[in-house]
Amino acid sequence: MSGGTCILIGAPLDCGKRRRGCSMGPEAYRVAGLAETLADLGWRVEDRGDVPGPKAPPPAPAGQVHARSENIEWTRLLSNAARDAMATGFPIFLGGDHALSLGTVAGVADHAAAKGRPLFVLWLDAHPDIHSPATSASGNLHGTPIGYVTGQPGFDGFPPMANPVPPRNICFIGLRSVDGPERAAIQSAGMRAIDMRQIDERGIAAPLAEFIAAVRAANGMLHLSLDVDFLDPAIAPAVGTTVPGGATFREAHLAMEMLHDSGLVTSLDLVELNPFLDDRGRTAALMVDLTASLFGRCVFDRPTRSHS
Ligand code: 6HN
Ligand code: MN
Ligand code: MN
Ligand code: MN
Repeated sequence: MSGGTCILIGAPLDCGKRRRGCSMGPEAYRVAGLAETLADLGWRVEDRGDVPGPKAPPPAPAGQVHARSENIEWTRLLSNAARDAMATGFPIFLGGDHALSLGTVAGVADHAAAKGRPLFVLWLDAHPDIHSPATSASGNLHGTPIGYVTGQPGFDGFPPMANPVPPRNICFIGLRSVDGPERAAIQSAGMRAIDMRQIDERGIAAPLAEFIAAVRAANGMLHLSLDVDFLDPAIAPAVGTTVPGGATFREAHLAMEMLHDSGLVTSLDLVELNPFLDDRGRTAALMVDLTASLFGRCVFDRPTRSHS
């Protein structure tokens, strides 16, 4: 994974939850120098601008699903954008909140199916986001993308998931806020779920290496969804759903470096950055630096595939 074409796609979706600000995410990544950083690493960069989707409506009453129709429209738009971009390069979706992944993963899954390859998803997040609109207590659809892409029922009005991702092809790393119905769904499907305690005990490298090995053994494509709240709030304050005890600076970079070495990642979501909550741009800058590690920035070159 080096020297190809990265396609930047702004996804200023801000309707997957009630607290606004993620609509400013794509511009923050541009200001933080994402395109220039990738170009310096030898990538050709094509910025397709922002997908023009619907704006976030006023908050729905508590207990109701917020902005269902806007999210349906975004899912359509982004799955099309993802399918198009996968045909020509490595798409990087600049969020936008995590509801954008209903669309991006759906489009990427269609591409993988057309290539006859299994799709794997790595979800770096404090939360598993595996609700359906029926199980979500908040009614916030950014808590539902894994439910949708695995083909769970309850997504009335959304485009049917043509190529659902098998739950066993999904790996969560960084979990520390899991709702009751989410825990039940993860356990009944036997999903790979690495919580912060496991990272404390084993480090991040061992469980990640196991997942990378599984993707390689299946000749899979790998979609990475990176939620700002995967990171510890002390280093990444610009997110509406901070949870203490997140990944450290080095844990996060090591994950990106190992994923780079694997050569398996074929698409990326950068989600939940809320620049309104940032501290002099440092969360945006950290997300750009992590992306740089994923795209090959390192101190010394290592032989490819050294980790599995
Ligand atoms: N995210 N489980 C909570 C909910 O509202 O369903 C939090 C969701 C967080 C969403 O991290 O993208
Ligand atoms: Mn998330
Ligand atoms: Mn999260
Ligand atoms: Mn919840």
